[in-house]
Amino acid sequence: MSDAIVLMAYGSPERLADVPAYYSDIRGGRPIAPEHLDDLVERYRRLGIEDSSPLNAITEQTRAALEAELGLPVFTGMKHWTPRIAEAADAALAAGADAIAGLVLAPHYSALSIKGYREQLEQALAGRAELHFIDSWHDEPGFVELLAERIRDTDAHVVFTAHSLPERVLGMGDPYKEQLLETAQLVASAAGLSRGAGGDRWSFSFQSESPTGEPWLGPDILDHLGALHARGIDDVLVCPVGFVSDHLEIRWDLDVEAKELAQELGLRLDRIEMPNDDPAFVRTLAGLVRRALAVPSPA
Ligand code: FEC
Repeated sequence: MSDAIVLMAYGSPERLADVPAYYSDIRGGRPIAPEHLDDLVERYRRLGIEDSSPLNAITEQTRAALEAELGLPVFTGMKHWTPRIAEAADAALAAGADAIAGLVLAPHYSALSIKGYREQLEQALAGRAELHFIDSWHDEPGFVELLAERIRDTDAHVVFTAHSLPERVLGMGDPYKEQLLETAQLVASAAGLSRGAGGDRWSFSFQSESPTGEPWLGPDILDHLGALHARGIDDVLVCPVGFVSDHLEIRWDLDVEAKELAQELGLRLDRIEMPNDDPAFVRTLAGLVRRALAVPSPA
């Protein structure tokens, strides 16, 4: 059998002029209020993607590092931008692959997120190769340890975060929220945060909710920071568990929006470095892929 990997990510516009088409892809053709589009363009402008995106570059670095680690071809496929998941599938098939591992750079399963990646890949492959799709890896020990390492020595209150989703997922029996809380619990335990008196060493909040007009899962980090402040907490370390790279949701929602609010409240707010293409993280991804493809690990 000839193996390949399709490494999937959310995708990001390459330049400012791409933002309307990108947003329309996310909305799946549903209408977009002009003020929401203007707001999104402004966020990307302030992140400095006037001519090219540093965000897609991170996915490429991760892809290249994973390919080197595995010694197998890895193709990037974006859910909402190019190269599309279908293009990655075609490239893997053109390279002669008959067994393909599908890995998403997002650890937690939801019918409103990972399922969409899976459907795009299945449709593109149309049975032309064996697909080994990894649905979730929220409790993968290497991932848990990587995050634990980044919060272990802090004295701050740790807030674990992840992208919010419309509240209706709860009624769908979706495992998303449960998996997120499990990751947070595992990382806190591995970092030794659960031990000791007080029980106020960490908490969980959502972030990045969209203006879609329906209720989203909460608490939102901005409200949560206010609540922590009211409880007398003045030093917070944010540990995103639902994302793995520096993208808009990290560099805007946390580094700009949450930071500005923290300043107003008089709270100290830091966040951990994202895994990006950290070698330990890439080794963890490689382990997931080897298990999915039943490829032996190197001695
Ligand atoms: O850096 C970048 O350019 C892209 C950052 C980015 C990531 C990301 C991850 C997730 N999203 C998830 C769910 C939703 C749902 C909607 C939604 C909307 C947006 C918009 C932008 C955006 N998301 Fe995102 N998401 C990123 C960016 N997301 C931009 C649209 C404008 C806005 O909200 O400001 C609502 C769709 C709708 O309108 O119907 C739902 C989930 C993840 C984490 C899993 C994953 O990475 O796939 C879940 C990164």
